[in-house]
Parts: sequence; structure tokens; C-alpha cells
Amino acid sequence: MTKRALITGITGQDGSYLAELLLEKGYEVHGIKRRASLFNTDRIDHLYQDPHETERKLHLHYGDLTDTSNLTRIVQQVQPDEIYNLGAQSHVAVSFESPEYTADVDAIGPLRLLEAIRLLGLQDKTRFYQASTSELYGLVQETPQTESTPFYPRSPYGVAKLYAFWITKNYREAYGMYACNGILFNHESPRRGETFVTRKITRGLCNIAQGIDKRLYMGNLDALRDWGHAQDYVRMQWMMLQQDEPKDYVIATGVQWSVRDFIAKTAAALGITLRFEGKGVNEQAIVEAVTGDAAPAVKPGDVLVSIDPRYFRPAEVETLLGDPALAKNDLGWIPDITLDEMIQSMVESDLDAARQHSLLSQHGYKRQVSMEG
Ligand code: NDP
Ligand code: GDR
Repeated sequence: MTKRALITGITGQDGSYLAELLLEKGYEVHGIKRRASLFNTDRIDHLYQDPHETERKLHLHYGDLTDTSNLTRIVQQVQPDEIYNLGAQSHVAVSFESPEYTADVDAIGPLRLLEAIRLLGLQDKTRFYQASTSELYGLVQETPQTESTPFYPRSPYGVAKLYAFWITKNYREAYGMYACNGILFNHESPRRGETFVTRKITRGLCNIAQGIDKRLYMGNLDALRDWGHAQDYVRMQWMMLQQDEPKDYVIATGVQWSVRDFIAKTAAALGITLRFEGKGVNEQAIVEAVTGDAAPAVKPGDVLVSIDPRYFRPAEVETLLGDPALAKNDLGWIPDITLDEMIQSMVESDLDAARQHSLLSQHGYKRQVSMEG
């Protein structure tokens, strides 16, 4: 029997990789996309199938995690074997500006899906995956963080995801549902949203290397993160729903780097050596040497990175480091892609986009490049 999966957030980074994985595995994949005034399916356009084809494996439904009747109708229509709830207002800094909306989507959204499963009588058929997050640890209580480390969220996003974590666990215990949380640490890729720090850096420095921009403005360079690759992490999301018993897992690499390290590594991948000078809001990254393609757009002595306090958060998560031992022991999961390989692929992709932009500009076609993030 062909398995049927429903993915919320299919147009996002993880949703697109997960859809690819499930289609490869022979699933019929249903995704929920939001109505937007511009096309928002860039990340899954390569998977698109003409709706007139009868043998179609990918189906998209308009919907929104804030809309109970819409979600219930989709779950009823699709009768999924597995639901992956990846949809979210996923930006931590934005959650301070839109806390109520973030709570509606990120906390009540999963509740709406769990209730849909329960009220439709699908609790014995439909397995539920909740995209939980290392942001739950916030002000960390122990290092490295494991499945039993206490939570202390530091943002409206983290607090909303805390509700989602517990309501998922509660429905598992109260109704015997197969519902579980993946506590995922930061994961990135060339498909990462442009305003998250890694992509902001790779895209920003590639634009500078191509002469499209001059300087990148950043927030807290001291923040420490455990960065993995999204493709490795969606594999684990699927594995978690294939077990005999539902269980929550930490997914991480077990290695930690600072934002400053990520900038230096990205610059190195572009042939630029940086030196960091100054402290706090006065810190700058200055070019020491350049080889390869980045010259002549970048010269020794140029200031490539400055601090803009607007990118600091009202409450920061300073350090995160996960211990993925349980995932390794129980499921044999280990990440395949290293940080350096990931940075290389992000740089290649962003350099390609920057070159396309330059070429268009040279021929009189202008495209807006926003560095805001
Ligand atoms: P993205 O921001 O790339 O994707 C988020 C997805 O959610 C998009 O498809 C977006 O649609 C959709 N979405 C946003 N608001 C709504 C809404 N109101 N109703 C329905 N869909 C909505 O996130 P990622 O792919 O990086 O992350 C996937 C999930 O994993 C998220 O829940 C995130 O919080 C969580 N997570 C992510 C981590 C990471 O490092 N990437 C780590 C831990 C957890 P649209 O395209 O229209 O904006
Ligand atoms: P995060 O990711 O908040 O960890 O949430 P993000 O990449 O936005 O920030 C990581 C760290 O970098 C610092 N930082 C900056 N961040 C951004 N976006 N822009 C900047 O200019 C900048 N300068 C420094 C931040 O302060 C922070 O400390 C991500 C999201 O994917 C969540 O959905 C997910 O749950 C967590 O990862 C795990």
C-alpha cells in the first residue's frame, strides 16, 4: 500500500527536502501552502507535477495553521498515515515583533492538527511529527543538551514551541496517539531562508565578492550554535515516525561554532582572509588577504562586516550544543554532511545567484537585492 503523508510548511527549507525524500520512498505527498500574492513555491517547483496528470504523487492544498476548519477538512480529505508539522513562524527575532501571531501558528497550530486527528477518529492510523527546537533550552541549564535537559525558552517563538512540545507529548500520553517531537538544533542549506544568520552571511559575502554590495551588518557575533545540514535532519524526521513506539529525540551534530567562526569560514571559502578587530558594537571584520574570484571587488583593508545593534535580540540564546547520542544508539542516525561541506555548497549556490544578478545588471536588467535580515 502506498503511504500518504501530509506536510505543513512544505514550501519551507525542511518541507522541500522532506517532500523530496518521501517522494523518493514512494509516498503520496500532500502539502499545505499558504495563499500569497506572489508565487511562494520556489523550493518545490522542481517537484511540481501537472495537476492534469492522473499518476500524480505530489498534491498541494491551500491552507493555514491558524485556520481550524481548513486543517480539519484537509486531514479528513487526505486521511494521512503520517503528518509532519513543519509549518511555523520560524524566525526568533520576528517573534518578538509578532508574539501573538507566532503563538497562534506555532503553539495552537499543532493543537489544531492533533485535535483534527482525534476528532476524525484517526488516532490509530495517523502518526504525528512535531518540529520542536533547541530554542526550548534557551538559557541553557546544562551542556550538552539532551532529551532530559530542562527547558528555559527565551523568546515568544521558544515559548510557543514549548506549548507545542508539551501538547504533542500530552496527546501521546492521554490518547495513546503516535505523536513525537524532534528537538532539532539549527540546520541550514542552500535553501535556508535569507534572514537566518548562516544564509545572511553566505549570501551577503557572495554579493560583496561579486561587487553587488559593500558591507554586511550583523548582530551578536558571540552566539554559539550547533549547525547541521537540513538534508540529514529530515531523514531523521522520517525515521522517527517509523519506530514501534513514539519517542522524542535530540537531533544535533555535537559540535559548536560561533557566528564569527561562520563568517570567517564563509570568507575563507571565497578566498578572503579576515581579521576581527574591536569589541561589542565596535567590532569589525577587515580583509587581510584575497585570492581568486573575490578580487578586485574586495581589497585588503576593506571592512566587510560591521555590527548593527538592530540585529540584537531583546533576550538572546547565547549558546546551544546538542548531544545526539540517543538518536545514534536507538536509530543509528548520524549526520553525513560536515559544516565545511555545507558552507561550500551554500557559497556555490549564492555565488551563482550573485553572478546571475551581475549579468542581468550589466545588460540593463535590474533586480532588487535586499540585505535586510
Ligand atoms: P522555514 O521558515 O523555511 O519554513 C516555514 C514553513 O512554514 C514555510 O513553508 C511557511 O510558508 C510555513 N508557514 C509559515 N506560517 C504558516 C502558517 N500560518 N500556516 C501554514 N504554514 C505556515 O522553516 P524551516 O523549514 O527551517 O523549519 C521547519 C520547522 O522546523 C519550523 O517549524 C521551525 O520552527 C522548526 N525548526 C527549524 C530549525 C532550523 O534550524 N531550520 C531547527 C528547529 C526547529 P511560506 O513559505 O508561505 O512562508
Ligand atoms: P536562531 O537562528 O535564532 O538560532 O533560530 P538565526 O540564524 O536567526 O540566529 C542564530 C544566532 O545568530 C545571531 N545573529 C544573527 N541572527 C540573524 N538572523 N541575523 C543577524 O544579523 C545576526 N547576527 C547575529 C542570533 O542572535 C542568534 O544567536 C533558528 C530558527 O531556524 C528557528 O526556527 C529554530 O528553531 C532554531 O534555529 C533552532
